[in-house]
Amino acid sequence: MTRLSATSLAAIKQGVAVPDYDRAAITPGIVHLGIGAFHRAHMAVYVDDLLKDQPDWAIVGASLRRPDTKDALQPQDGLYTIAVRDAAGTHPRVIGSILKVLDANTEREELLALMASPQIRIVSLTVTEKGYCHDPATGELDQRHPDIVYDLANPTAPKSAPGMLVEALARRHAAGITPFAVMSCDNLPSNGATVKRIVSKLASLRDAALGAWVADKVAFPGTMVDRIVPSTTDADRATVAELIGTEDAWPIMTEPFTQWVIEDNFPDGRPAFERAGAQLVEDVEPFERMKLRMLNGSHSTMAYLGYLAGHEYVSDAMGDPAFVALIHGLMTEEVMPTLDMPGTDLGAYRDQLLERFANPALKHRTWQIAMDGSQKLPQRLLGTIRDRLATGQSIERLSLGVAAWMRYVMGIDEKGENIDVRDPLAMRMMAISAGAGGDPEELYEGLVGLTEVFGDDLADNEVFGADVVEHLDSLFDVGAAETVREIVG
Ligand code: CS2
Repeated sequence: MTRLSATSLAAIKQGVAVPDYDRAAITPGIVHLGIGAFHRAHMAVYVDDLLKDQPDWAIVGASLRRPDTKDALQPQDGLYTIAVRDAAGTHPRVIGSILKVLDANTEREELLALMASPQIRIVSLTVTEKGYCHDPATGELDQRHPDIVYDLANPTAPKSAPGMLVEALARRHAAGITPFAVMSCDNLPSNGATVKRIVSKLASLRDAALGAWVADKVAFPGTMVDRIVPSTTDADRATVAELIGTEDAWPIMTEPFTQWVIEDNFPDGRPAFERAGAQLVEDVEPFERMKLRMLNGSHSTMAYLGYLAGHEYVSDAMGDPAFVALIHGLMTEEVMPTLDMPGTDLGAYRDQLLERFANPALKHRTWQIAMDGSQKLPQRLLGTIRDRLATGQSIERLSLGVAAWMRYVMGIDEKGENIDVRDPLAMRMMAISAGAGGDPEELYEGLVGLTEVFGDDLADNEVFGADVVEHLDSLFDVGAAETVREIVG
């Protein structure tokens, strides 16, 4: 079968949407760091919608860690398919907004030179939570992070995302070129302000004047991003090939729903994102908080409990009425009262989330969501927990999510099989659980001592400790499925 590419585009099956602009006429305005599946299902699609009228905003992507996206997309001239799935079927569309992909490890100089050139007005990022080299509990740069230590020693050939941003900004500063806007599209709390703090700090460690310029002159618009994007499988590749009539090495499977709320802070201009359906607002934080606590808090809770209960996919967990009741209760009773969203129908938002989680066509692995929990828990569950503890309100379901994470990161499932725990703190967490020897109280004490996750306060909170340990007892005694059943009564 022919491979998808600029030349084979004309031969694609009838009815499949393809770029509605001349790809030879588009030029880059955006560099995107972390060109993974999420970006390709989200921002790249909004940009694809706009290029016909705004051809100078195409994207050059960069992979910071693995060159696999470049390897897949280069022979395809950057083209790839998104396949939107629901119970009614799978709807393919070919996206053309990514002009090319650079591998930051082998093409670092080309990437930095492009980032430093005036045609680039936005550098956006999806490098996941851990890509910011920060302390998740405080949101501050982790100055002992090996990549940060490396970047401070090698500032002109950096490895980390913050290091790349600082070097490119330093070059612009030196050349008198206006800075690009830095737009994080990761699920961090206050992602604009957080990334501003991290990047200005790193810049100031390198040179105080540069740090002051970054803090003063660079815009860091905050965003709330939302679209569920499971990892692509070989079966997905076969489905897409069948649907479009050509072979695509890396199609992206996703859901119909998509949302993007952006703080309108782009001094050097931006594409008319609103014409593609994004909401441009003055303050994005309430939207971020709502999404992180409602969607991602539920997701992580379902991921750990679901995995332990033997559910491979989120939609499988949603097939168990006890899980649905738990997540409904978590959102309604424990999360929604912490949100201040005048003008938003939170009940409708919750119901829509439950429907999205249940999408049977979206094969979203609990294991995928379970990854990097140490980086995710603070903004997904612990912030909500702090707000509720401060006002003396129950954290029964929220603390079950935390207990399930503690049980999961032990690395052994309910059948005694190993769990492939992927997390930057995995080694430390395994050592802690080995030391606890299966004792719930000791496991809790060891893990709550990870201050980069729990801060300095939660370890001393008796209600928190008692609730988590009680759930851990139950997870050890009767397992996750039964614990969920008991809690929903
Ligand atoms: C998920 C998110 O993997 C995860 O941790 O919770 O990727 C989630 O699917 C997205 O944030 C949805 O917008």
